[in-house]
Amino acid sequence: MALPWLLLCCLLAAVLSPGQADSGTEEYLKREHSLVKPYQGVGATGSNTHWDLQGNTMVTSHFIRLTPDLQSKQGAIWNRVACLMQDWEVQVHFKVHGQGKKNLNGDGFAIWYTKDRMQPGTVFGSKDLFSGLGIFMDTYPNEEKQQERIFPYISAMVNNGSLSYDHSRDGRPITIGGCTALVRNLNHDTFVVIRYLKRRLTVMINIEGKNEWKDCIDIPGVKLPLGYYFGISSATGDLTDNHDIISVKVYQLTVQRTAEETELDDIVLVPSVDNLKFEDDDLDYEPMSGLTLFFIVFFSLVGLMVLAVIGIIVFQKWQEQSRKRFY
Ligand SMILES: *[C@@H]1O[C@H](CO)[C@@H](O)[C@H](O)[C@H]1NC(C)=O
Ligand SMILES: [Ca+2]
Repeated sequence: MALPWLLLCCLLAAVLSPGQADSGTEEYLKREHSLVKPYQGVGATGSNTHWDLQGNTMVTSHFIRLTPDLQSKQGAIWNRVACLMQDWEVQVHFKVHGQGKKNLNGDGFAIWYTKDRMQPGTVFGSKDLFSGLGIFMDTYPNEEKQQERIFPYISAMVNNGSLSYDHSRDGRPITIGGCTALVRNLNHDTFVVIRYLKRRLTVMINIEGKNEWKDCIDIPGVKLPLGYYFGISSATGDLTDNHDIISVKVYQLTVQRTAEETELDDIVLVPSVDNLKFEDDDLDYEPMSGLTLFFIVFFSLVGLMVLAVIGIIVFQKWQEQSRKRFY
């Protein structure tokens, strides 16, 4: 009796935990990249903590506040230890809350895996023209025409240092994937997980208080160099919010690679995405292929012909009947 229950529990645990979504993947919490309560020594000078604070960031015993609910604030936390893992996962427990009415709050926060650290700037409080990966939890729609995207919106960007993040367009022209995530002023815990496994970037969210992970972003062929840094930054402008980080848990993922996969894993020096496709491309214009157009015209013509034939038959029947009636 006990065994089936045990199996069921294991199964459930495997399904519920994002860490074990792929069979054969193991994960280990890496303390040197993680940040958990009570944030021992963080922010204290001379302590041997693994994290640095920057800007207006404030540490309490229950959360780290990147920005308070006040105008023109900026803050960040940066891991001191360069990441030398090939496959990893970052789980961030966060809370975005404030007095502002819906869509009168901002600006959100960014989770980074970048070459540079501790450099304040214009992209959610951090450096523009960055090299690496940025995951943006954008809580305010700056671009006026927003038909497709409902905010707060999570988006991803991979940069080799040459692309600039256009704040007035919410980074849209260079976003490689994203989803809506209504994360603000919630009473339950909210989490985002970024997984980088065999060069596949996936982002999942758990924001409904149901202990359930929902897919948000999934992009294969993402090439990120080793030795970059994890960080989280945030900024407020005219619009404000409290941007709190409760924990950052980084896991090393261990997964079997086939000989072929190992061969493909050449050393990456510059961040890039294979077959790069910006999100904007498929939103703004979807050029109809010649074949699609041909089929649409063809079946429209066939349809019209069928209708015409039916029409003629019905008309003839009607004529016959009226003739019968008259004679
Ligand atoms: C950086 O990315 C841009 C845009 O995708 C590309 O044109 C450029 O060649 C890249 N530079 C390097 C050094 O890879
Ligand atoms: Ca924005």
